[in-house]
Amino acid sequence: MSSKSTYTTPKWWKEAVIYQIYPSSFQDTNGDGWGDVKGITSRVDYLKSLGVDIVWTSPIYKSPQADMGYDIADYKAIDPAYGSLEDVDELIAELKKRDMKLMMDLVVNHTSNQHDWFLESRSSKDNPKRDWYIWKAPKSVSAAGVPEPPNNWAQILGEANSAWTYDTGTGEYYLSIFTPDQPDLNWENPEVREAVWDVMHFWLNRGVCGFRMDVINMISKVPTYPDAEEVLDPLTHRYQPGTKYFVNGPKLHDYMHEMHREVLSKHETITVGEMPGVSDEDEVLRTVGADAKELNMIFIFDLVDIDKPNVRMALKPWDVQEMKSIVSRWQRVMIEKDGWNSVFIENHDNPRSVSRYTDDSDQWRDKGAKLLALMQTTLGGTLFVYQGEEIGIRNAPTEWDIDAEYKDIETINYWKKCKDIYKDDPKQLEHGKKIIHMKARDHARTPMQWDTSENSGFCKEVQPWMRVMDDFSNGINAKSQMDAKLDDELSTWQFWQRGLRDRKEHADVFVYGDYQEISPEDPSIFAYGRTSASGERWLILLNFTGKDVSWTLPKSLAVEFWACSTYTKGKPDKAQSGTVALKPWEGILGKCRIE
Ligand code: TEU
Ligand code: CA
Repeated sequence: MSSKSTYTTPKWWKEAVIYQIYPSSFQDTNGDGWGDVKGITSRVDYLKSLGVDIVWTSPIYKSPQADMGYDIADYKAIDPAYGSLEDVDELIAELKKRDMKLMMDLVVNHTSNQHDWFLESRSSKDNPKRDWYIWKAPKSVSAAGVPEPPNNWAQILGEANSAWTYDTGTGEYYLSIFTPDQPDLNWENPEVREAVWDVMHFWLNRGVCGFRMDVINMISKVPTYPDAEEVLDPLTHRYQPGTKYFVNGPKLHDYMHEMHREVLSKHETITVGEMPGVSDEDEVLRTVGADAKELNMIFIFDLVDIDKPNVRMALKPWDVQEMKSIVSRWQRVMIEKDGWNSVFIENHDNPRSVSRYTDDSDQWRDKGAKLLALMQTTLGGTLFVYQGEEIGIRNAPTEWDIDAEYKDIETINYWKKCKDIYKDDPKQLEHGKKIIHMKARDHARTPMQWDTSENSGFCKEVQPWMRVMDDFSNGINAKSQMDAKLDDELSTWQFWQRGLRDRKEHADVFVYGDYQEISPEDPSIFAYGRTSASGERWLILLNFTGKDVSWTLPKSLAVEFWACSTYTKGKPDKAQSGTVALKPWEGILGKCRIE
């Protein structure tokens, strides 16, 4: 750490534990089977008791819900399905009473195609808002009058389709990188930027503490809009990922500096930018470096994209060593280059971590969930917990019928493409199914499992908008896990609660401490040390396999005591020098003796 480093300087937004809510699936209070703002308010005590400081909710603004609210039709209104502005004021007030805060999701790379701005923009070529979006003439028009999109970029949430949508009214295409319902805003236009600053001021003045910024690194596009290279088989994929031309584009940092100057510097905020597809250290530091004047932190996707080849709905093999090296790399980068990072392993766009990184069978699920809890609560950065992660919710079962139970637009588009392209190829179709079973965003979006009552307490006397997992009656619900009185171990929920408490008590070690990976070449055990500025040192050993494994403590490390294990309630009885034995998926935390 350089002497000028501010990494260890305490800040509320570094120590805060943030809980992400997927609002449609959190808690319904008015009997329509859809979660609402009053539902969130009714659960703030629950969140407080877990150890949460800040609630971030995925979008609750007025929206046609083409992409579950990531298509906003009015940035200053709440969707009636979620409630009203008054409900949000009440939520902020209830959080405040408990010393907690609300963070909003800011989705300003694109709007809904139902936003007034877009309705105006598409109404005519000379409308004053025409230039608020990205309009281009067709590349060509065939003899039969069929237009060709301006380039070959593919839609992200339906990669078989073009990222451009043709508007018959004005004979031009608009850019819609995610879906045709989500036209991209033209950030080159200063009026657009001003409109965004205005929205931000509106919410900050209302009392929210900051923003999670949706795909904020996609707001600047390469202005020549070149064709993308062919990385997908052109026989099955007419359109190709154009990410290179809109991820961390040429003017991103100009826009972020302007945002900082015009908005963020005027308020005390917490900001996290969602930045998929960027992994270059210096580029990341331009946003999250201590002097960057951009954002507090971003979401780096290397870990959740560990199984991603070139599009998300695909599979790539990976192993524990790779996982360790990704985690360790970013832990070190932030310390050495004086930046700040987020710690997360789940969100509403990814499958459940217990299914993905451990073993979600009835025998091991709870151990796997605790292992991931121990890892995350002992890593440096600001910690994000995703709804249901604290009770180890797993992926939807493979028996679920895809057409009937999966609701996400990305899954629907992907499954349609599979059926179109592979209708005569059962093997390929099975592979498509497997990808959905492993990676669909739907896995993170099933209703929260609260208790053993009807629909697990998510809603009463009505069908929930999305099917509740059947295993809620089998111990995977908040109430059973909070009340659990197991003889020799904690429930997943209790283990998370303890981990969050420990993290706060020892913030100098776990939030701000130095990080050293030990034995990176070990294929099974993830071992690392965390050391506070005053020299207090802790050792974390995580067995990322379903087997018994022993690990030899380096001579330089003497363990004073083992403080916790994912297998025990109290201090585990383990060797303090020599060889330590770890059970399948076991994680342990020990305090080191300072030699
Ligand atoms: O996701 C952005 C995104 O590109 C990916 O990180 C994500 O994995 C996506 O699912 C692509 O496969 C954000 C939101 O989190 C997501 O819910 C929205 O659909 C998207 O932006 C568009 O607003
Ligand atoms: Ca409701």
